[in-house]
Amino acid sequence: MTSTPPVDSVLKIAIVVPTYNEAETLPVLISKVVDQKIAGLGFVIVDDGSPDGTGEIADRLADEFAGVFLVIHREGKQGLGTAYVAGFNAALDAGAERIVEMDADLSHPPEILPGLIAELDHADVAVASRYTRGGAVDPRWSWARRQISCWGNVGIRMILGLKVKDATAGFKGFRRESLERIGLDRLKLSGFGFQAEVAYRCQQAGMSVVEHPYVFMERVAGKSKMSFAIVVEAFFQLSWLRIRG
Ligand SMILES: Nc1nc2c(ncn2[C@@H]2O[C@H](COP(=O)(O)OP(=O)(O)O)[C@@H](O)[C@H]2O)c(=O)[nH]1
Ligand SMILES: [Mg+2]
Repeated sequence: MTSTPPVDSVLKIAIVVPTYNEAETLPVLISKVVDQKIAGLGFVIVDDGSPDGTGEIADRLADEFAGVFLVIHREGKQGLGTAYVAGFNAALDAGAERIVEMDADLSHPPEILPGLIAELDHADVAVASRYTRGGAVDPRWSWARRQISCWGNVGIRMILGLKVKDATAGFKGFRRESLERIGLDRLKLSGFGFQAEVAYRCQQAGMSVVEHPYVFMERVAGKSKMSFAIVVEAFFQLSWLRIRG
């Protein structure tokens, strides 16, 4: 006789988090996400051999968590894009119906997860957005930092002809069918441009995209892996993506 498994051992909603040196914030993020009490929720952490031991912390959190908690350990830092693709594939293989990507550094508030996930009842993709009505960036950001973020976003939207207002958003929810339609294997960009490439492929495939406002907060611990060189590289790569189609 087969018994029905408890709800949380069936993965419905996977939270995919790439990590590189996020030992301080990952446990806080997991506990805040769990506090949202979302049925059928599980995690996929993709760690690139973080020297600060984030991978081992993720393993410990997996042992403590009652539901599905997968930890992918990769050797050495291989970039955000390939980490997401590995995490998305694992979430799909585990049977998740909804997949949400978010950063480990607490820039993305877990409190909006229920609202963001609910958007997927009527849209293919739900983008947590800084640049839609009600969204904002950290009020502590300097004027110059705001300008760089805002105009960088405008520039990327123009290069790719994107309708979505937050083109580089790294906090997004997808129906599983949406990720299947994108064709994860053909995504090329591994760094900063990855999010815009995903947005471009979703638009090209004619998916319905809604933006859900949130306030982006500066990371509270650890270091950003972003650099000027990565941003410049992304502009060239995205221009090439647009030309090539
Ligand atoms: N696995 C993996 N995670 C990464 C890599 N680069 C960045 N991350 C993670 O991706 C998320 C976003 O990176 P972050 O440095 O905060 O970028 P920023 O918010 O644009 O400054 C964080 O959770 C990082 O730990 C990488 O090469 N591999
Ligand atoms: Mg960050």
